[in-house]
Amino acid sequence: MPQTAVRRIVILTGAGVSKESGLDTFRDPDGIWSRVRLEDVATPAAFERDPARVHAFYNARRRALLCGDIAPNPAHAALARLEAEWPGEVLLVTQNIDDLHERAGSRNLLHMHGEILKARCQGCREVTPWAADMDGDTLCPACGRAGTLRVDVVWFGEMPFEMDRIFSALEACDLFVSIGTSGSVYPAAGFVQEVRMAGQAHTVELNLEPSEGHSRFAARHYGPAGRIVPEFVERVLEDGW
Ligand code: BV8
Repeated sequence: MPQTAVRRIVILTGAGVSKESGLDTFRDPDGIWSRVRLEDVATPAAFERDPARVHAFYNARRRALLCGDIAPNPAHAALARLEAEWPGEVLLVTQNIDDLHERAGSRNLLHMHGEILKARCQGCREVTPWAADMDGDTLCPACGRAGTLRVDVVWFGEMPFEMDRIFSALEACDLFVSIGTSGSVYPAAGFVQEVRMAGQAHTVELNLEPSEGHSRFAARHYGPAGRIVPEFVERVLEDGW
């Protein structure tokens, strides 16, 4: 085992890590934003303007996630293996709102853009696990109000969750790996720059194709996550980096 016992790893994932599980990405030619404008379904103003449309958008994605033939792929499994077998801390920060990392066994995990399987009440602020459809008449299970529930995700213009914890981990890590993200949404797209400014970590991009921020990474490997992530994890566990 290489002398890397105390070295810390931060992983960032995006929609590309779930693509081979059958979930759509956003900016690929067949992605979600090719069918609907983010301004119409993923902003607070959109929810204010037409809550039924926003509920329907997330209800459809929630049903797709839970329909039975969506499962973690080898990339999710490899990241759970890395967390289990690496002698130091592995923090997985995902932009994804699905639960495939959890289902693959990852535990030290932060959903910086929230989770589609949770509902938040804008009345009492309670967050509740949520697998069903939701609409303007759905009652909050905590306070009983109707019309106050929203999906517990971060829309454009809203502050992502756990940013202080994320920035602390980025500054302290020895390896930062960005997987399956186009690098077009901030602040996540700026994480590699935060790591570089801290000055100590190695930075790696694993993606199907070069992201918008590809030139900021010290190392880059391209191909489907289901193949290149297990290969990468095997190398790190065997030889470090
Ligand atoms: C905020 C909601 C501030 C849930 C999402 C500069 C600094 C700070 C902010 C900004 C800034 N410039 C602009 C902004 C505003 C904005 C932003 O970034 N806009 C963009 C469009 C320019 N950012 C925000 O609004 C953020 N909030 O900054 O708040 C603030 C300050 C004070 C007070 C209040 C607020 C909030 C951003 C979060 C928005 N919510 N999702 C949902 O519906 O899912 S973002 C959405 O994009 C998803 O979360 C998604 O994960 C995320 C990023 O997309 P990717 O995951 O990268 O997916 P994408 O399709 O783009 O790429 C997929 C990649 O995978 C591709 O590269 C593809 O090649 C690859 N791939 C495909 N198949 C495979 C593969 N790779 C491997 N294997 C495969 N098989």
